[in-house]
Amino acid sequence: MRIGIVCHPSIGGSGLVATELGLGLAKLGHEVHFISSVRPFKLIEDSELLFFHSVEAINYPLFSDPLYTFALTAKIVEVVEQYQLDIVHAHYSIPHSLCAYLAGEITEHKFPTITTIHGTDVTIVGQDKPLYPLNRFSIHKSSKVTTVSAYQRNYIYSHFDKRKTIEVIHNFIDLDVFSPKLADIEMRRKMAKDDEKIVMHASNFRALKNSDTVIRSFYLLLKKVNARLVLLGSGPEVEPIKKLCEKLGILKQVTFMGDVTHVEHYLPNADCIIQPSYRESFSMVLLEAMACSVPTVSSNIDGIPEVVAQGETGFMFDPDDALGMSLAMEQILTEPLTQKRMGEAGRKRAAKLFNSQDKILQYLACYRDAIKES
Ligand code: GMT
Repeated sequence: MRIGIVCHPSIGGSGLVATELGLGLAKLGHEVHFISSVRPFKLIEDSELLFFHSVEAINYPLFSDPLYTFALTAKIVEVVEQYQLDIVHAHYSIPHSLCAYLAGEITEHKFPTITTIHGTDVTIVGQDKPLYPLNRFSIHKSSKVTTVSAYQRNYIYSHFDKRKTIEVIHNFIDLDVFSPKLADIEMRRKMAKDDEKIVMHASNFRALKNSDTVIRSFYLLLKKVNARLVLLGSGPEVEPIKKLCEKLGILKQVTFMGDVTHVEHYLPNADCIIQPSYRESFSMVLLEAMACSVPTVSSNIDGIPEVVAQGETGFMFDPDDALGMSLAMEQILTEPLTQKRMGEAGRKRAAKLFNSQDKILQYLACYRDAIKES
């Protein structure tokens, strides 16, 4: 099959899932064409079946902005015609889904479109008043729509389109890449002292990631356990939480790593991970931690209960329950058997429910149905 994948390239779950899917499809012998503003950050493998097409901004003095959506639509038309694509898969509906639809209307080479909704493309960005009707239209016009959790599917049904059949294809993980085997003492020593337990948090530090609760629960934990908080990622909340750490007098116990491209080298060294998000259609970080046999402490919202098994692979709380989260972390960090049992259960669950082989085949079946029906 010749497949076009349109995605956001930056560090973040939807681009990551799109890239891993494309790499997996190419390994199965399919030709995959990524279309994005810059090369997706995980698209480092080389294969004659993998192509990257960058969308060149339209910079004409008459226009006050680079018209990205037109540029993307034009690029989809170009690639679809030049490579005779069988299907185009848009990851994150805004603006990809509408651009794919428009490209399909413009070109004579007809192709079905798949839209995968990842989260904020319908819950936050897509709810924005001017964008809402565009988003609803392109979701409705897609040949097939998939999303990453049952929670998210119900959300789309109740807020966007009751008539559309939406398939849930949970996000997935490569268990060879994310593995406890990659734990490495030298790497651990770069982050913490030998007698410190490591609590990790990874995010894009936006308000919905609730970094405030990360700091407050870690502050409570420090009264009981000698620990270090390692923060992976960057975003607008980093400066405010630095100030909060200063105010609480715990800045020395917190390591800010900034953006890292290979999370899989860091996660296996953590003793537990904390993710208290207010919104999360799925949470790739929790799945990555589980695959690395790291117990999770998280909020209990949206799609998270589909990922985490309460009490087995992690503990879930209301997003602002800093005390509950600190007690759960204390239990994990002071009871080695609990930490081991939960870690192992997490990896087992990741292998059973979220392994990449099964999910890639599920996407392929979805493509085949769309082609058959078109
Ligand atoms: O919208 C975001 O927060 C970013 C988005 C992304 O592109 O990384 O994350 C969403 O998609 C991920 C991959 O499917 C999910 O794991 C995240 O839970 C989801 N984020 C939200 O729902 C807030």
